[in-house]
Amino acid sequence: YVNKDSVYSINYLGTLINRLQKNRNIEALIVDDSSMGRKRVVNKLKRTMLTIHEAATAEDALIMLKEQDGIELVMIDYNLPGMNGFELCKMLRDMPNHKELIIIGFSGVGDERLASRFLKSGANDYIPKSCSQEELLCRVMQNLNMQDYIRTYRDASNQDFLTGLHNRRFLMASIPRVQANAKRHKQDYAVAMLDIDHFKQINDSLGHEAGDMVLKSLASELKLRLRESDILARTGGEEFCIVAENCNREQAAILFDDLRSKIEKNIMVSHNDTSIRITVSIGACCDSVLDFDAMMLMADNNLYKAKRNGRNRIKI
Ligand code: GH3
Ligand code: MG
Ligand code: MG
Ligand code: MG
Repeated sequence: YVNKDSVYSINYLGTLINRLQKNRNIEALIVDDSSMGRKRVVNKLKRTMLTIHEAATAEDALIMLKEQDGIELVMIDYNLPGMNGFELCKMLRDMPNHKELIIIGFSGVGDERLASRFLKSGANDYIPKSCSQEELLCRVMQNLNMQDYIRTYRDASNQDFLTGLHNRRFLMASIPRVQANAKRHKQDYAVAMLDIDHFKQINDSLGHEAGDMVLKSLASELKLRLRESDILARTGGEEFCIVAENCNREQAAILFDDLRSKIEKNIMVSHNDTSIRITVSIGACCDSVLDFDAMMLMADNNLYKAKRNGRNRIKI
């Protein structure tokens, strides 16, 4: 007897999961000492395009997770030789680099306490091995969906909506790592505050929309010119902060003056046949041990001096 609704539903769920995959290839890991057990799960997932890895022990699973850092979903059998499913689950949950891992416990033993024990160990979900393909797909789907929502909102909370650059919140959250690196390697890092000169005039003469276009264009220009490891954030209306690691005062002076001069030369935006050009003023400072608030304050004071000295210049 084939239930047509259920076949339809399974195909549909498979399609949904594949659609979720569109922008990234989702990798899953099945941890079960029985090869039959692994095969059964793999078969149930076959209408999805998940890339599936297999491990027979907790120890193998840990190695695989280290080697394949793209794995987002782990299904863990309770009964494993050596470290059991709960222990593996707990261990993964406590690892800072696996905070977002989706863990689904599963077991063939019909003990109803297994579900709560898995959940208490940090699993996102639990499935008995006897569950239908439809239930498995539903749960995988829901967990992936939830992860997607979390990512979307987390990324949004770190992003400046207008320019897509990082925001102040992201910047501040990144600073402890930057400072630790600077102290450990005894290397200076640079903090720069960049502010558009007479930006109000652009808004006043050409409109707020043109002003927004300038901000976006400046953001891409800055991103293009900076290193991948530099932190670039829009911290205020027309104010940007750059943090460059492993950068001394001389290097910073060259870097920021280069930025300033490139911005001066480029046309930012063409708006209703008007070519909009801008200049920026930059205040910066470099150190390896000063706390970040003090660095920001110094950079800000230098920005103020750059403005007072005539704008379109850097002060470090
Ligand atoms: P200065 O050279 O002294 O920095 O002069 P300024 O005109 O750039 O500085 P001021 O601080 O007086 O004005 C900043 C302007 O930036 C005021 C505000 O209208 C504009 N602004 C702030 N945020 C935005 C935004 O998101 N979009 C647009 N279009 N304008 C913004
Ligand atoms: Mg200003
Ligand atoms: Mg300004
Ligand atoms: Mg300003």
